[in-house]
Amino acid sequence: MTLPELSFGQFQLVYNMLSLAIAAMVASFAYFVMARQQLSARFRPAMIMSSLVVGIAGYHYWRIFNSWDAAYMLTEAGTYVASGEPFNDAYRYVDWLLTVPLLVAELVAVLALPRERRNSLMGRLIVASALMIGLGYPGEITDDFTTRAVWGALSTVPFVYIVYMLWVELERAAAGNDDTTRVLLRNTRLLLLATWGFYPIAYMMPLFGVGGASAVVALQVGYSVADITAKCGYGLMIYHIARSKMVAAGESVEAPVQVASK
Ligand SMILES: *C/C=C(C)/C=C/C=C(C)/C=C/C1=C(C)CCCC1(C)C
Repeated sequence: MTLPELSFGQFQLVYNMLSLAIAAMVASFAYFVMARQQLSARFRPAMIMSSLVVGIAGYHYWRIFNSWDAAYMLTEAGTYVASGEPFNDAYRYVDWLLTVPLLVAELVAVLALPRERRNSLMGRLIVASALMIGLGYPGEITDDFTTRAVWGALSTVPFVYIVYMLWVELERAAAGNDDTTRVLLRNTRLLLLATWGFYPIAYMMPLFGVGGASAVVALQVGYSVADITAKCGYGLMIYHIARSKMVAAGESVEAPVQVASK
């Protein structure tokens, strides 16, 4: 991708969004690690995955932030132009390649499905996630319209499969629960659709004729907002689902945080 000239405000907007994303991931990591102690053993794997997701994303945002900073330089006129150092967008895709399968697994884990159903669902969704990200990448790094559209369309096939499967499973899982848990599961479904749906839309922006500086800024800001919601917000939902299931099962939810191990 060629880096267009940016106004002072455009460069700063991306710079500050990337910085905000780092803060959100680090804070969520600390929260998820501590919150795990409040859950009974069967829900801890889901929280460990939430922590891994924001940990991995926090690291990558730090790399993306530094790469963005190095790729641009301030001119005397107060605008930003390419410094000659490449902006490494691959960090984002490497991040997704690791975190998207974990996000899927996290949700399947908290559903507490029968073991066989869980394993087969997780397996298929993890393969589909890897395919979705892998097929999107060649289109992301090109300036060519057709190439972007073709890879984008291919990547959308596993995307639809994942969203459909989770949508159906969440409905099925919601059915057997108490009211509070059911509402939480339904809301998680909406959060999933709204946040995940954002990625292909941001990706298509250049296809809709949003070009040059606006496209670069919209893409970076769009992906950052989507990542914060889809990783931090979603992790919080998973935590609340687990708590709600514990309450419904009559398990103690007020157990004090244990500092020392037995
Ligand atoms: C934390 C990161 C998440 C939840 C990333 C999700 C990414 C997607 C749902 C990406 C989907 C794409 C398409 C459906 C088509 C165009 C290419 C992608 C990879 C942007």
